Amino acid sequence: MLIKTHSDGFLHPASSEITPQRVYAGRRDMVKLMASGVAGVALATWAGREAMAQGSGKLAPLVGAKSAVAGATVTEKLTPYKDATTYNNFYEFGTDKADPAQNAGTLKTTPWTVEIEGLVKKPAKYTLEDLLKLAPMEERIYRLRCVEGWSMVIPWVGYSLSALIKAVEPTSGAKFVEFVTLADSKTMPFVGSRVLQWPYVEGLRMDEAMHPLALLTFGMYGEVLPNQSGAPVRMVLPWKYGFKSGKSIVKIRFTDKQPATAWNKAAANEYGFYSNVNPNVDHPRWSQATERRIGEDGLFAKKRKTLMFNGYEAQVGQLYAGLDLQKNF
Ligand SMILES: Nc1nc2c(c(=O)[nH]1)N[C@H]1C(S)=C(S)[C@@H](COP(=O)(O)O)O[C@H]1N2
Ligand SMILES: [Mo]
Repeated sequence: MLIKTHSDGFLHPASSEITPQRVYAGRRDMVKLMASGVAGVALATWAGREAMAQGSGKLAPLVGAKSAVAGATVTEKLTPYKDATTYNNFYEFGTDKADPAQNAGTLKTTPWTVEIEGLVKKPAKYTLEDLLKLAPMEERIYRLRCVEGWSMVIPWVGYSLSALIKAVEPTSGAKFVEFVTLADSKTMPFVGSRVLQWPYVEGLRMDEAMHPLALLTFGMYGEVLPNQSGAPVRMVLPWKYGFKSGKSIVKIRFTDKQPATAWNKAAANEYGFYSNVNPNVDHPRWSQATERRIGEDGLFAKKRKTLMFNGYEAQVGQLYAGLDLQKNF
């Protein structure tokens, strides 16, 4: 594991505070670390290198070793960093795609704690620093597909959520995991608006949450997450529509009942609990058969066929054997 933060800790400074020297120093440290051959450092995989080049250079580096989890690395072209961090859904900061990048500067990510509660033997309040140390960081190159019909390919940094779940020891009664995200009307201008009920909540069945591809995510493109991408900690579930991947998580609750999720509460006929990427089940208002890849969507760019489970069927299909995916959308 290697987590390199600047001496001022896990901060997301405004770009105006960043001197070129400091950016340069960060990069130089990284190069030194890579050259030193420290075990676990992502030894400059092509993705790692390209990712570093694409990063903002303004955030603290967060490097993960290449993941050995099956399916953790797709080889499609990465979405440019700029596109991935300026075309976002984070309704707490507004409903336009450009709003989160513009408005999320107010999000305060230090100090940060994630409370673990409910049906676990070891309920706990984890500081972000504790979470960062819980398991080795890995780089995973996942597709993320939004139910709206667009997708991206992003090098995320984090570790399997299962590491945290094992640490808190759920009781045998725990059947679901609920993710509660920050709802702070002082720093999030749209919390209080009526687009959704706040806080934004998502949920998984326990076996989905334990799947190694379910990523507790702290970084992307070799840096800590920028605020608009769900800093300081979010989920990324590559086989499910993006909205299952809650951003800026403050609470993880283990329950015996299927959690009521934010999008399901907002429109139950459109957004079910499972929300697996499934080209065969249309959204009530549009087809899900194809998608456009953000960053390569010129006027004449061809749409891609959406793949079952977003291309992760070999890894996760078994979780849903016997489940009617038309009904359980
Ligand atoms: N807290 C919170 N998490 C959220 C959302 C949100 O509005 N609030 N939007 C979801 C949706 S619809 C998508 S598609 C993804 C988008 O993640 P990205 O902006 O990093 O691509 O975040 C998900 N997580
Ligand atoms: Mo989405």
